[in-house]
Amino acid sequence: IGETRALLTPGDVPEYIASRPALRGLLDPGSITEVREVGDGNMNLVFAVRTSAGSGLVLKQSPPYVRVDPTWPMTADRNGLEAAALRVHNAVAPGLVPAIYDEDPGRHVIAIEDLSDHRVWRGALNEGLRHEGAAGDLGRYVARVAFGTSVFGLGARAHKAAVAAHVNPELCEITEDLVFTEPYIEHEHNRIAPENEGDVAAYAGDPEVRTAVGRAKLAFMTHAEALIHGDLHTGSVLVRAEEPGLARSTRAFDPEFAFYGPVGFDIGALWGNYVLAAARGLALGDEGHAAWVLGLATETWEAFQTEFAALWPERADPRVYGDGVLEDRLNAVYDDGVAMAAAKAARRVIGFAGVSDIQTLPDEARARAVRGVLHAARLLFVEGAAQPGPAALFDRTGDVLAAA
Ligand code: SR1
Ligand code: MG
Repeated sequence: IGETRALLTPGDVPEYIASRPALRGLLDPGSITEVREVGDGNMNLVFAVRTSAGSGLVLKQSPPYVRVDPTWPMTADRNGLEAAALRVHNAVAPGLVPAIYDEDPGRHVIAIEDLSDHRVWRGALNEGLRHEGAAGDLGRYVARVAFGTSVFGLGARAHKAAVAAHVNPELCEITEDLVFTEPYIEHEHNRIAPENEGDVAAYAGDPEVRTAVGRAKLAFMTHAEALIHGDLHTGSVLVRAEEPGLARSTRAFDPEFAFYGPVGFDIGALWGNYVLAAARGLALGDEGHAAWVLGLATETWEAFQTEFAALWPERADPRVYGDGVLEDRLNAVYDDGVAMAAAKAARRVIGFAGVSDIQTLPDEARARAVRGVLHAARLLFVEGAAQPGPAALFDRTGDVLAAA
């Protein structure tokens, strides 16, 4: 109850900022002209603050429950874990994540950079917009984190200390349940339209799919490779297109699910969400947009691979980690990424947390898109790793989506 009472409202925000030394030095609380609650994710409260001088910042507060289901208790300490991950990601991937200004462990609030000249990528994709370069920026972001927070970037002792410091069991449990388990069983969280019941039963009952999802879950739970974002869907990405006098910008935000996990989980989250965006495009008859979105999978992968390989000469112990290990690493991330893409796409059309790409489609188009996503997820899980590279794989994925 105490924690709930401490939740901010827009009216409290100027006084709150005035009470925080790190923030009142950044903007004058007396000049605040607008505070809006803009949280549209499942978990937290988010306040966008603007001043008459044109400056701003964002406050993000974690209640001790899930925002969209207040009967679901959830540790508010996720806020501090997000702050810790954001600081690390700022250090290893500067310019690709929001700056962090303040952290208030007492009220579970962080203050981050105002990026109101950006927009959430999922919304832009839903409108058929093309933010060229964003997919490559994200591949570079994943690579910089994958290298800089790994054994290769940190060395043995610092890596072990970091694994311990970023343990995030409650949020990992959400992923373990919502991504890797609930879509494959009967569960009250699942949201399946009657017209897709047969599609879901065929997908979730397929023995090859079940083995593949079990294998992916085990990798998620046991491969402490790097301090991954942990929830890198297109709603966790802000984009700004290049304009005269303004550079393109891409930022991965909201890393509250960060923990030491498999790098392929972040790659797969992006790929799985490209599949969802393509399914939407095809369901609306926009084949050009679907093909463009599926091409992003290769852009992300090539940028990841190039950046990771460029960092490789800085590896901690070249006596042992030769180029053969680099090749193994890239292959392992690729294979994990393909399986994680399947799991991440399928959960969005079966389980608790749906996405606007699919949910805002008209009924008939939605049923077709859901069917397509499940066929695509099966392809990725069962045949994906055997395809010769992302271009061929996501071409075939497009064929399967289109045939649904
Ligand atoms: C309780 S809903 C949790 C989901 O929302 C987040 O964005 C994650 O994707 C998570 O699985
Ligand atoms: Mg989120």
